[in-house]
Amino acid sequence: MAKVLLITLFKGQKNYQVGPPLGLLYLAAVLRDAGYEVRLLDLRARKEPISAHAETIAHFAPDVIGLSAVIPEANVLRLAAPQLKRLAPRAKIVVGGPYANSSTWEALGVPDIDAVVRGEGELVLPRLLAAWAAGEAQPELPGVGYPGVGLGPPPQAIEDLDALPFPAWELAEFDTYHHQPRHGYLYAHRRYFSVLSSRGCPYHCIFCQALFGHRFRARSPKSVVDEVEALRNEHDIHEIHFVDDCFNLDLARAKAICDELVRRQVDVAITFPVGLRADAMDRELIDKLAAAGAFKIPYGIETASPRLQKLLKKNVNLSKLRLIIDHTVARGIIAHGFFMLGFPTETEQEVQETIRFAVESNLHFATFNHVNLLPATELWEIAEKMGRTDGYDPVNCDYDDPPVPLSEVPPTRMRALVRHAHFAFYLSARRLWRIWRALPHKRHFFGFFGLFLGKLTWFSVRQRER
Ligand code: B12
Repeated sequence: MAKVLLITLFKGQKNYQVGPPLGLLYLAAVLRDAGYEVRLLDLRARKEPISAHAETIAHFAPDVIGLSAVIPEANVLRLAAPQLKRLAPRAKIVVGGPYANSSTWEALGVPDIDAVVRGEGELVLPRLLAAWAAGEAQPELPGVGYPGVGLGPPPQAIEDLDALPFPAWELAEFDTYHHQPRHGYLYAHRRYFSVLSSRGCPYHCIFCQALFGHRFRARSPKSVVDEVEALRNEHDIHEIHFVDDCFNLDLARAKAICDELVRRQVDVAITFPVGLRADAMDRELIDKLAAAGAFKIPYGIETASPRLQKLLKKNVNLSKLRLIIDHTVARGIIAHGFFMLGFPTETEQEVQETIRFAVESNLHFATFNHVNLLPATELWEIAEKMGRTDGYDPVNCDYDDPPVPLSEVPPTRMRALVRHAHFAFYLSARRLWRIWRALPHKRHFFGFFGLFLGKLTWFSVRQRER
């Protein structure tokens, strides 16, 4: 039986949020079903370097090593592949995941790798491994590229998502995820897991890489609820994070998922780390989400400037958004707004407009991020035309302090505005009281306040350093 080792990487920074490696767990499930012996080393979650597992890797002697990385992990990936080749000399190394998707040509230059896979790996990886086992060195497969050769045909999106097995939970290190900061920090229950109920998003926001493409493909409510129920009953999971690009795109399907959770009495808390699209919501869905256990809904708002909404092709209907936020709050769900400041041509007045919108809203929480520049986006093309991409390595992308300023507002002023946004939003007795009342665990209030003070101190230190 051929052996496959799947690995996520640790980039050496201790305090970042992590989550279950859902992509590798899906791949592990299909490979397991195809008869491979699969192991998973989630170094990202363990916060451990490869060297901590050198002996185990050499002893396992895998035939294939699959690496998954995001852009900020590119440097560590370049060091990891040669290290793994030394530990497992006969293993073929294949790289996939968000970095391979968005920076494919760069990924092909990672030393000591044998292939790069773009797109969803579940169908193509077993085909690649079978071809390798049959002695074919560089089979032509959709989404697969080889160093020195280049890219093959474009990747194929998976149509029948219900046909995929559930992620290989038997390889998931549940406790590791449950005891680390998760997306958004707050939780209703410590024991959580991520679920992907659909892939793709038809919108064309200029800052998004749309890694699953623009065609929305969805699982049936039955399949989704079967998965949630299995997590609840077999793994004692009490909180579900739907990480879809656009969970609520198909309102009828989203409502049917809620109804089915209620009908089967699956007792879980629900949240959406990526956020929902507010103007694609309706009141009924919010009611049903509340009934199904939703405790926190983030909305991707980005900007309150109608001009910028158009420019970034998000086109959120801002008046509907206010009503949706109010209805979410009325249903006892924590409402969180995601905002982005610093789009090309954005003026200080527009930044202030966004801050004012957030402050005047009934949101419980707001995140004000600097616009971050990622390759394979339309924003990147705009920045390139502005001459801002020269010398910029996306490995340094940073939502708190972007290395590439894009807007009309000078960086020092922008940092001051972001700090002001946090003060103006949170330092209000009414908001703090509402947050206190809404929190599922009151102790999170003090943690949240610590985070808030930490962030403000960090902003001030950075500001003084420049
Ligand atoms: C949930 C999530 C998180 C969670 C948990 C992530 C984790 N596992 O630790 C949290 C909040 C912690 C997080 C953090 C960050 N994230 Co994040 N996150 C996501 C999100 C929303 C979903 C990820 C997911 O589970 N997808 C579902 C699974 C099934 O998909 P997948 O992992 O991509 O895997 C599929 C394919 O890529 C492929 N594949 C994956 N690996 C491999 C390996 C091989 C060998 C093969 C063949 C195929 C293959 O097959 C898989 C199955 O189809 C994505 C957006 C998205 N749409 O993917 C962003 C995303 C991955 N995050 C991103 C970023 C930038 C970050 C941060 C750097 C943000 C920051 N500045 O702090 C941090 C990085 C943390 C770190 N590890 O260093 C970017 C990555 C951009 C890029 N091109 O690299 C994304 C794409 C969002 C975006 N467009 O900006 N994230």
